[in-house]
Amino acid sequence: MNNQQLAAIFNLIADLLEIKGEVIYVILAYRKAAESLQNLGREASEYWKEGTLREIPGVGKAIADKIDELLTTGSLRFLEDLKKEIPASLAEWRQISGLGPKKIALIWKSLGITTMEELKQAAQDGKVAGLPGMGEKSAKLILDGMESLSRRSDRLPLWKAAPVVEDLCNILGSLPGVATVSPAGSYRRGRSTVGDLDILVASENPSVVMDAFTSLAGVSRVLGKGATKSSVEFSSGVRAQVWVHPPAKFGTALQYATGSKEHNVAMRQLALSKGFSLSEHSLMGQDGTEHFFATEQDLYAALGLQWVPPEMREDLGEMALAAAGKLPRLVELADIRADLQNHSTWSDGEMSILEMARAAMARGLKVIAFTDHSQSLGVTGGLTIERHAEQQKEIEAAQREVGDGIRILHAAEVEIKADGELDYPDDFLATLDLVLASLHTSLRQPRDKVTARLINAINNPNVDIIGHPTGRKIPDREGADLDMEAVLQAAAKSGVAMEINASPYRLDLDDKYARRAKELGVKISINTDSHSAKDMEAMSFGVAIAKRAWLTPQDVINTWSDEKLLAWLKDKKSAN
Ligand code: DGT
Ligand code: CA
Ligand code: ZN
Repeated sequence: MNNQQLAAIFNLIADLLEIKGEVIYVILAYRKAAESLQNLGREASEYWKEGTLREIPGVGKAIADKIDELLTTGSLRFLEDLKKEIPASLAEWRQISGLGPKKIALIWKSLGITTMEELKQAAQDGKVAGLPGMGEKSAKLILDGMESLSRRSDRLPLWKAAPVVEDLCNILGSLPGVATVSPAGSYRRGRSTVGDLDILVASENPSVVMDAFTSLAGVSRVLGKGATKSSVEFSSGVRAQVWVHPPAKFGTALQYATGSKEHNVAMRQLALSKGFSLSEHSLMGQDGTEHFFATEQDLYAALGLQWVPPEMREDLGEMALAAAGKLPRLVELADIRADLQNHSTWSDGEMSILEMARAAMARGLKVIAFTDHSQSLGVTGGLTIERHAEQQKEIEAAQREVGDGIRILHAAEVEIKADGELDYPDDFLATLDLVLASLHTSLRQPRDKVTARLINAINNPNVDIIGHPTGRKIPDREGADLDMEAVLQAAAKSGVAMEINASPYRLDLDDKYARRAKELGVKISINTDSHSAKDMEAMSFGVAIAKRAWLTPQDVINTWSDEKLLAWLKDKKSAN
């Protein structure tokens, strides 16, 4: 029994105990143990053999005894008894957003139903609405939650995929005989979620790579092992596939393994039209001569194409542009000189203004804006106007400290309240260097209402940027039900920039809306929403989304010179 399986059992116990109405600290203890097991670098069974289970964070005597019983007997008496009291299928209902443990218990006890299908039926035919304290609205919420659950796929969020890719590339890259390693597939194309990971290795000695890869610690299942291609599943559930090709053929193979399938089909068709057949290995002429390519650039050039950035390879018009030599000059990480959403210890950040500014400087940034939360967002320690006056002093002191190394802007992430009003009065907003307005609460309002709320903020001349417009969190929280077309049209009219929030938990706007924003002439701001220095790494994820949206440096205000950015911020205000 591995860590993931143990974690799943403790999460199940926590779910059932919640429905039973157990006290919260008992539930939290199981959740904490599950979380800790999921993130543990070693198998719990190894601790068990050593007799050191209690060294695992979050594992006390009660949990250690249960792990011991599970590893010894393969089952757990406590859980079996609990399941007799609370049907285990109810735990699945916990995944439905809008349905808490109290309501689950109420529905189960009053209607005597235990499965998803029965729940759906009962919500549809009014039985749920008829229960005390429920009503039509609750029933609809449950149906919506079930619908969203069924849409949710098991694709990997980037925050989960990125560290695995990094580890794999490091490990494979240090094997003997390995010349180059590159991520491929949807990960290389910058998608915000990935199905499985694809990694390409250049080596003359594939068996070394295949053996090492399939026997890595953490591999729970080898899905396939071939001479030059293998795939595995890790105990975390992540699946990865590694392909090995000799360095002389690396370009052809990397192009193939990067995809997308649609782009590859278009490539093969183009090759055919020029009398070649294109494969994973080579470009073959009609007389059977094979051409090998060490780099992708050479392959694209052989077909008369500009090299297409991976983020554009979706067969959405890039082939024609590449053939005409007219690919846009996409924004690059190196173009980014400003990060315009950051949090400090003044609200819910972990580092001081000076520490954050220095970290941003070390990354080569020239401008950093502090957008601590506004007063109504109490849980984050949102700032009152009085506290802003104090923060201003600290910003001035930090600015003196860093000199002209980086420009520090005094900004705010101002809450767009449930009624659409902003959380500070206009005369105060007008005094800030930059105003970013965001939704964090009442995200489930009806479409008309939540859209009007955002547009109200967009139309306020003090607002410069709309932060993480939909409010989504990957993978669990869907964004608000916005009429995005109306929102983007309003932004185009008022001149407000829309954010691509680069946090791998958000990536909001996504590429499709960012692309539409560009079509409408809306400016984009890519920001990390950092709460500590390490979060600043996320900028590359945001840039990948921007590249998928075909954005150029002109489209992205974070690439602009100080003069241009400050003039833009000022112009917006003088429209007041
Ligand atoms: P994913 O994993 O669902 O996020 O998406 P991808 O794009 O990574 O696709 P995946 O993992 O199925 O395959 C990796 C690459 O292999 C894909 O991007 C292109 C290439 N490939 C896979 N199947 C085919 C195919 O049937 N035809 C062609 N031309 N290429 C393929
Ligand atoms: Ca893939
Ligand atoms: Zn926010």
